[in-house]
Amino acid sequence: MPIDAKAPYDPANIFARIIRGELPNRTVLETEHSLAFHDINPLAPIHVLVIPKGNYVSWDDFTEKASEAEITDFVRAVGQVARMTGADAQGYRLLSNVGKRGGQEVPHLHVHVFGGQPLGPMLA
Ligand code: DGP
Repeated sequence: MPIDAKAPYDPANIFARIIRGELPNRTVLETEHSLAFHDINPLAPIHVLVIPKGNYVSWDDFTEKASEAEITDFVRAVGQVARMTGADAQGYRLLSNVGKRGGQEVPHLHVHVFGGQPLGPMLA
């Protein structure tokens, strides 16, 4: 069920629990401000989620409230994941669902990194 991206941040959401170490994950990369891990339900051979560690629901929330250090760290983490997974070799896709119309299910900002196969017009 897509979430309301304007609702207050819910610290009980799944990704918040992953960040706190309460739920397991297959970590690809951890930096000071970001975490990347394999999606539990991969839609491509490479399907990694990159999230900021801070409590942000959406891009508008993140870019309004996050520090420059957090934003830089997050954007760099996305590129680093593309390199670490080998997705960069033949190309990849970034996707970020936001709010009800965007189909966002988990109310913590995330970017999907898809790769490892030719990608159709859309995924997820
Ligand atoms: P979105 O529709 O953009 O909010 O996608 C959320 C993604 O999160 C979806 O592809 C499945 C993934 N996901 C949901 N729960 C978990 C979990 O507990 N662990 C991991 N690794 N991924 C999860």
